[in-house]
Amino acid sequence: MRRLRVGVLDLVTKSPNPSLYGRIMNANLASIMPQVIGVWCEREGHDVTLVCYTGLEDLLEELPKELDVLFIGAFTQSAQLAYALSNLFRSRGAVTVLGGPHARCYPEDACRYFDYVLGFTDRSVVSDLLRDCRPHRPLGVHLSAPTQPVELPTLRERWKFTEATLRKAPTIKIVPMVGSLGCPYTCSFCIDSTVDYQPLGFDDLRDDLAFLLTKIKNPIVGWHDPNFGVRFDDYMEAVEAAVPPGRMRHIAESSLSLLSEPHLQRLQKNGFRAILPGIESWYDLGNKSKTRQKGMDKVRLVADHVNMILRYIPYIQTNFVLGLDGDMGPEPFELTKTFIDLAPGAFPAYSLLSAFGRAAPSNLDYQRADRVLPFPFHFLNNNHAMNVRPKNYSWTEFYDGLIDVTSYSFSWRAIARRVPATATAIPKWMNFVRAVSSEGFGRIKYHTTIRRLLDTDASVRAYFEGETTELPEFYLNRVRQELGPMFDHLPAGALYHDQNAYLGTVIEEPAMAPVPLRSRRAG
Ligand code: B12
Ligand code: SF4
Repeated sequence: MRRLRVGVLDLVTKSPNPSLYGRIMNANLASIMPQVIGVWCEREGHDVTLVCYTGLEDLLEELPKELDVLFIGAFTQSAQLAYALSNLFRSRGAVTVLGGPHARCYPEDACRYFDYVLGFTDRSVVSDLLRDCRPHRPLGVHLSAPTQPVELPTLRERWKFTEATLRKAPTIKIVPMVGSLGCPYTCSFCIDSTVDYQPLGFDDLRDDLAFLLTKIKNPIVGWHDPNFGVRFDDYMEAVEAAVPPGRMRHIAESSLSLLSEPHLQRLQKNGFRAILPGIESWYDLGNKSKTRQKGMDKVRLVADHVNMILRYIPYIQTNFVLGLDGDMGPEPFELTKTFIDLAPGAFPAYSLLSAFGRAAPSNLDYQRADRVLPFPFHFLNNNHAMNVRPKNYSWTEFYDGLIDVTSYSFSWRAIARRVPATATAIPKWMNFVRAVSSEGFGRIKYHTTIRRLLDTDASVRAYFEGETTELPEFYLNRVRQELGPMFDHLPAGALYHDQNAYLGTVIEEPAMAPVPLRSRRAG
């Protein structure tokens, strides 16, 4: 086989000029799979250049001009940037491949702009593709392994890519690792609810942790497992076998139900410093926090649990989803404000209810009810647009509640109370920077602008109400400004997508098995 010049691009962000928090943290949010793709391509004998885009680089300078194949890993918020880059590199002769959350959620749309769109990706999908990587235009080919890969290259194998990415993190450096894929639970709003749980091998994990200690003095590991700690004892044994006490710190996403006091004691002993449980809502999705309580009872229970966690783990981010169907009236917002008072040490992260294409079975219900709005992908990051019309709120009521709870959470009073409620310096500093940067103050400003436009700009209101699909100037200008020179490379029509494409495929193909498949045209 010919030796190919392969580019791999990890789009951590969607535009240049990241916030203060972004400058410090973006390189720490890099994905594992682009590094994995880099290893697999090299194993096939090709030359690989991997670039992690954190918003500071000049993309066109960092990527070689002459490439045979360009792999791009993108979240949906980076889709328009990815489409523009694909267009540009195709015009220079490269074959382009998209993978990652956007490819899994919107394959029909992505096939319009890429030669290949990958769902589940294992080594054989990549080697087959490289063996015969012909362009596919105008419509790309959608390929997927039958299941998630049963093994991934170890950290040791992908180290040169990991290390190069971490060089971009100026202070805190978080090493991305994964020990399992899928989840045994079946929360219908989650992308992993239909993916079998599968650990990736605890021997490799042990070896990787030991390897990491030879590379970084006191490393911080960021676990990308969808639900860390399902096989809790196996994980802890792997850590305990490989890492002497006090030599490594860890960050993980885990559900509250896994964070019992005995588990917390062991996590503390093993250096777990930050944990990100999902609370989601006081009325909906109780299955995730494993409590049957609702309303104020749930607030008290969860606040007690969070305060208990803070006795063992110095940093906790509590994740909420706003606008769920179980929420109604001002009470859910008021309850969250009470939670902020009762658990002042938690950093609240708010997500606007979002239906990411095929991500979750519950998205079909929103599409059937015609509640999904066609906001350009660029805005779909849980914050810059809510693409599901709320069931029990008008838009103005919803935005009033959203601004109220965000302002309360990032008021100087709440910021000041958060500082003493955490025990150590880095959590105090992180909480402060996040609050005064794009996540706190930045969101208050952004949501306030949207709320104003709902009153003053008829095109915005009509778009939110689903009366028109013509994109309001406000959003068009923003995407143009944020993409900068890349906006000119955006193919015609690429700001628009069929928001009900998933429903269309289910009606036509009742059995949606994740088998190798050829994509059909997106609407
Ligand atoms: C860990 C995680 C994070 C971590 C790490 C992110 C990262 N860079 O990977 C952190 C906390 C930083 C994070 C942040 C965010 N996240 Co997140 N995150 C996850 C989570 C829980 C696991 C993803 C994971 O790594 N799985 C392990 C990998 C190996 O498996 P996989 O993702 O299934 O990937 C397979 C294929 O997609 C493919 N593949 C993946 N990447 C690539 C790349 C290439 C080039 C190729 C060819 C193939 C390929 O191969 C894999 C094996 O089959 C998922 C939910 C979930 N359960 O999947 C959400 C999820 C991916 N996150 C989501 C979102 C929205 C975000 C944020 C925008 C939230 C926010 N507002 O801040 C940010 C965006 C960060 C960014 N980099 O842009 C959404 C994405 C939806 C979408 N379509 O965009 C998800 C699906 C959760 C959800 N809401 O449903 N996240
Ligand atoms: S929300 Fe969490 S517990 Fe539920 S299926 Fe997804 S990863 Fe598993």
